[in-house]
Amino acid sequence: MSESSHALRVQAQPGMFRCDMRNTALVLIDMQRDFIEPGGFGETLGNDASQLAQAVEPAARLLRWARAHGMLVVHTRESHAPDLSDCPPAKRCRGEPSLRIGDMGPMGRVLVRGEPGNAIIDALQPIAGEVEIDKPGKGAFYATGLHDILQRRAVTHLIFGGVTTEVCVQTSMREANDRGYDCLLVEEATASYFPHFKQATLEMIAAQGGIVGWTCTLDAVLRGVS
Ligand code: TIU
Repeated sequence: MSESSHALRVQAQPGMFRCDMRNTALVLIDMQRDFIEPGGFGETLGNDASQLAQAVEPAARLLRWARAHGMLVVHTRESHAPDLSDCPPAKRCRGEPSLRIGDMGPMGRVLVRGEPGNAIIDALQPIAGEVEIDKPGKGAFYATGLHDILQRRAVTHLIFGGVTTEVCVQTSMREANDRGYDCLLVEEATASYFPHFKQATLEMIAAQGGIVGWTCTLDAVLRGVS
């Protein structure tokens, strides 16, 4: 393949996002049953889980596109060890959820690794060769080996989708930005329980000349290969 066949140019905010797909990874944040299906962690916090369904098909299209271009794909799950040794009391005891992390719910123990609710949804199942990261925090880089994995593969650019926009997606993008990655968030492939938080997040990422990164539509990515 010629050099240019790996080049991706995406019409984005605040300007053109350029990368080489050989050094770019798609990162899908926490597309797990705990957040997207009824009875999971998201709902225990008082949220309407159905708000996140709109991101599933766009994320699946983005995933098919990344695979078709041979791009590295990373899937994350927010999860805790069964003994909750990686779940600080400040996280478990916060608020008045209907079930706390580690309690038994309709999809097994809430937000615990290996439980049915912790699985990535069927539409976005990882395949062989893709990276799966279990993360105890909101950010994908906190207490995980993600940075080392990306460094070993010479990844410099990250394309993000997943849920929720202003919590785990934005936290992960900020962590990635501080580690030197150029980050692009695909609008339709991310969702929040609060649509106005999603909108505000998209704006704050691209503001100030791309203070956190870039944002774009799904079509802009799919059209971007030169
Ligand atoms: N509550 C909420 O909006 N999100 C999370 O707790 N985790 C993720 O965003 N994955």
